[in-house]
Amino acid sequence: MGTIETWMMKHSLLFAGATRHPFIRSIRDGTLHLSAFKRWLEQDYIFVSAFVPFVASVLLKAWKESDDNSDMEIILNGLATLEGELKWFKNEASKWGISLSSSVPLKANLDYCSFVESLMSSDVEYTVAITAYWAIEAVYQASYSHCLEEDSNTPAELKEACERWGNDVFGQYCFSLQQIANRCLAKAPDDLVSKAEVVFLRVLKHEVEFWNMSCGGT
Ligand code: HMH
Repeated sequence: MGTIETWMMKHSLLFAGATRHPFIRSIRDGTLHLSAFKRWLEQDYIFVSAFVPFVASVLLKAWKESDDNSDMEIILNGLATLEGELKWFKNEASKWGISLSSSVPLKANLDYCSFVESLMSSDVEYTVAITAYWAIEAVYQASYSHCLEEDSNTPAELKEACERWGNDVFGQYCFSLQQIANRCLAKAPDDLVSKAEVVFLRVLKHEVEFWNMSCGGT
């Protein structure tokens, strides 16, 4: 069992808090207010705009620090996917009548974007950065795939969003990030493993606050 699997058992309640949040549960049971979905959409476009340079920074670290050439290809693939994702946000926003150019980030989003930006620093080790990358993607994958399960009642107009992150190919992608992170963590000294664990937990906290914000809370 890898470090990530150990953490997932140790912090299963916190992981569930981020992936079974009322925002996700209400998409799944068809009771989400569309205003909340629109707020999420508008805010997540801003988040993804900051996430792109973060993934680029992970790519740079893989090139400098990784002992496995295939890491770079996997990360590059993720980075390339984000181009389509930004386009998807723009297209989805126009369907919902939202103007992305005039949107401003709310507090929880600003906090999450600053956290992500802090991880772009060259002082942050590849092991920590790849763990954060995995965690950020894994929360969305686990959350949105939950909305696509057989017994879900997800409204048709939200299915496309759920499929972006809930599809099996993305699930496989997250698993490949998990394997990279596990390999790095297996070789890392204890203090670095602890640092990565703290970053994992901070991602979970930011994700919960991001859902809260989307629901209309703070
Ligand atoms: C807030 N977390 C947030 N937005 C996203 N788009 C992802 C994770 C996954 O890409």
